[in-house]
Amino acid sequence: MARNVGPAGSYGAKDIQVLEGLEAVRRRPGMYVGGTDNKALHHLVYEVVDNSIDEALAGACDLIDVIINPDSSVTVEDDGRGIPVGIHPEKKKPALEIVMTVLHAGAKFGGDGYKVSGGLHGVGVSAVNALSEWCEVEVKRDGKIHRQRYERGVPMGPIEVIGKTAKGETGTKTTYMYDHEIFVGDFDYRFETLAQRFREMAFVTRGITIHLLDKRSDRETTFYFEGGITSFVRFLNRNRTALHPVVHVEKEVEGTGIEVALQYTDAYSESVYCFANTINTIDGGTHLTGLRAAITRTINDYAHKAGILKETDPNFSGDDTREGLTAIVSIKHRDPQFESQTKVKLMNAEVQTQVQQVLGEAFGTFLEENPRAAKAIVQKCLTSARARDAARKARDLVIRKSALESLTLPGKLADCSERDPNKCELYIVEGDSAGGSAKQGRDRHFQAILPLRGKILNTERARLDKILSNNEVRALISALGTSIGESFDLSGLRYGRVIIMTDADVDGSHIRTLILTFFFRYMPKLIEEGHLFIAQPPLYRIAYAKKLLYAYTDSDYERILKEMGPKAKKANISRFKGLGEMNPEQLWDTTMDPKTRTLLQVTVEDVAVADRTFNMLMGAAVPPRRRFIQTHAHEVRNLDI
Ligand code: 0RA
Repeated sequence: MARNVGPAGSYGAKDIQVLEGLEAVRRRPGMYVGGTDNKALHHLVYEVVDNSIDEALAGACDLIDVIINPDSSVTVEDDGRGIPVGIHPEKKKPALEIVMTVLHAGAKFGGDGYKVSGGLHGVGVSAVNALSEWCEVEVKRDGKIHRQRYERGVPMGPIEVIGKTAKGETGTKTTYMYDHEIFVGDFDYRFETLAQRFREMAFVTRGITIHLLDKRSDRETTFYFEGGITSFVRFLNRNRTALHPVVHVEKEVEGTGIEVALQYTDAYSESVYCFANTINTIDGGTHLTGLRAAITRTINDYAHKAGILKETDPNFSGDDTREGLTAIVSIKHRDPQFESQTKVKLMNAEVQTQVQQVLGEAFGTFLEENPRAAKAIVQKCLTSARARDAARKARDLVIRKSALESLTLPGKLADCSERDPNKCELYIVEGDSAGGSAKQGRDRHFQAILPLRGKILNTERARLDKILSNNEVRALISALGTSIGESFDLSGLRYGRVIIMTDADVDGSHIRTLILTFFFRYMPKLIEEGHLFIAQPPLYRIAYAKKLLYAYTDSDYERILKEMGPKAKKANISRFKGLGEMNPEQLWDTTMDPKTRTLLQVTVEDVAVADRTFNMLMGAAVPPRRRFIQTHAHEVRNLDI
């Protein structure tokens, strides 16, 4: 195959090495950016931005501009030192070209330039270059603007000087277009997904401003947080009631930068997020273990010392000390070790002791110096310990009961005849009348119906013991066969698909959110393993001559009317106010027949977003909840929890 290696010309051994490296990336993108799906596409942006974050961590950059261009190419510009453009003495090539074409080259440049590196995979911008149709880099350095263009990773010519910089101005600007030969299909950058990631990066990289502009829609947003992770904690708690001011500590131990911010609220759940070199390590790791150990030990020590726990009292368990806790731990390490490329878990053993020590000391001092806060925190742990005890008893009761109940399934469950769970579906339906239509309309061979009466309990605001005493919840648990919380066991699942079917109105969306909250809090595995779905009932029925059409959204409806033109006037149109208004046959045709229905699979795309959304929707503060339901009630297709 003929290859353009650039006008520089001679095709030396080094060029071959470079080409082999780039070719490896193109052949196995999964190894470098995690695949060729939409998630991997976003990974390309992160990889480029990570390089600018590295400059920020080195104290050399405080502004990063990210632009999604109208043609879906992406520009990332920073005001760092600029990638060096001089000739590398050994490699006899400009450093810029090496950074752009040699895997893992970026961080190893510039001698003492880098203390820590943000790039999780560390493959650097060369992998992005290899996976791009074209890529252009502009470097402002030494008073000049330098520029080089690449196609599929191969330089299209030497570095050119295209202008002068303002005095002392430096920086790097990269624009790339992802390769449509590699990312084949329907791809799109999602503003929210990018914004979410940049918000987190801005929280954990003090002093950085990240500006995101989407030129396709003209949406933009800027992230800068004066208070770093302290602001992050306040942000997470903005709809909760805090028990004390944020506790913050930052310290360097044996070259590891350690920063923790924490605050207790009156919530029942735990929201802890861990970062290693600005990467959100969603699977936790040694920094999380260190944080948890420090908190449990410090609170127990304090409670004993203050005489709140007597010598004979048992210590608080870890769980007792985590109820209502919001915390961020962010570490910066020279050589972070992760469990694997996709599983994001920090493995450096020494970090556990370092975090435990730094936080233990700071949190201990905080409790000593702030007796009112200390009392509120310990009180919270006491309540939580008692509730946990009550919940354990209640759960044992439910488990024992449900062992019996599994022989006698809940009375209102209309079960299916099929016994292979993989073939079975459970429809959770709101209300008895909709339940009636669903029971008549279903294929009873593989579809079971469980009608829930009215609103199930708001599980965000109640503890497990109370939740388990709710009849609707109990019926749900025993129908599913998995048990709940810590004793959840997926192998007991009686239905491969669990489908929530509610009305397409505001009430329906509220009930759906309540059911989703329940699953999210107590059966997250069910969601993670892809068993939870949302049914899509239509909003309108449009009958004309012998034709029958259904519209599932308002825009669907408008499109259909437009397509019908003048005929629309004669059509017989009805709007379904609820599932109950459909006769069993209509319900089957539009919503339950696997051949024609659309199901939305529920995914927990980002635990942090989901947690905040659930807290906002289900927590105590009412105004943000109302706002959300109003804005999103009809955007069923974009359901994003
Ligand atoms: C190598 C060495 C130096 C900076 C960089 C690379 C650098 C890379 C990227 C990638 C995106 N933005 C960047 N900014 C800088 C240090 C150069 C020096 O010491 O002046």
